[in-house]
Amino acid sequence: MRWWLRVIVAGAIACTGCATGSGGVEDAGRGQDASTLDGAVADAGRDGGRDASVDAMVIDSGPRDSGMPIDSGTDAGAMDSGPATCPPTATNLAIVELMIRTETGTEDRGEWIELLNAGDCLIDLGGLEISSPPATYTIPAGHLLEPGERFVLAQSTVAAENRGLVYDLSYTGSNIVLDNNGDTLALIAGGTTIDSITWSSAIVPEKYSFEFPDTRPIAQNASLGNWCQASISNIYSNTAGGPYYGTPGAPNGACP
Ligand SMILES: [Ca+2]
Ligand SMILES: [Ca+2]
Ligand SMILES: [Ca+2]
Repeated sequence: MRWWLRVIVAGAIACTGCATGSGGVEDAGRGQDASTLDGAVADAGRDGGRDASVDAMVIDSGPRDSGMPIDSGTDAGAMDSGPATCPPTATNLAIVELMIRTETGTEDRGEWIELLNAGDCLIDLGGLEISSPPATYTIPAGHLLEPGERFVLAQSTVAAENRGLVYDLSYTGSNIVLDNNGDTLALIAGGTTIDSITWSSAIVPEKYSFEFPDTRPIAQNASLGNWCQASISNIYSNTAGGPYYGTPGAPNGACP
């Protein structure tokens, strides 16, 4: 080949390569990216930037916003609702044990009262009135009693007076006294008397509680003939003047 022909051919090849690798191909590429590849495969440059931007916006405005009602609903439910409770009634709550006299005289501050939840739901004792003429004590809010559980109310908060009794709540200051020589004790819920026990004289020896047996339905507790004195095997305290017999907060068992 002559030298000038080589130059022409080489120039043509160089020119062809130059035309293919520059403006032609890239122009076509931009056109495709802008129209077809948006939202699909991430592209370099402007299109890649748009795709990332659009995707981020969709994610932000989706699940996070719709999730807010679920969060607020769950929080409100958990904070507002507590455990389901039942009010005290004649069929679910009863007086089942009484310590009427731990000592002689009228200054006995070792008296106590045991209540039993004989029903099948959680009882809210708040507002329940404990009444023994001429005094009444109202149980404050916040005292719940599980099915099958017992609640012990003490006359005194002072250990030397209540004989070291373990109790749930004290009615001290209410002036309730369980008269050794005859008295009445009643439970009043919402103005209705749901249980009442009346005794006419000292029914058990001093230092012994008076128990209604677990073997009988609570509907039979109004008859004192169904009760019995605490067993000598059940000592709940052996403080000064003791021992004292009964089962405060514990099952009563059967009468002999
Ligand atoms: Ca008494
Ligand atoms: Ca009384
Ligand atoms: Ca008991």
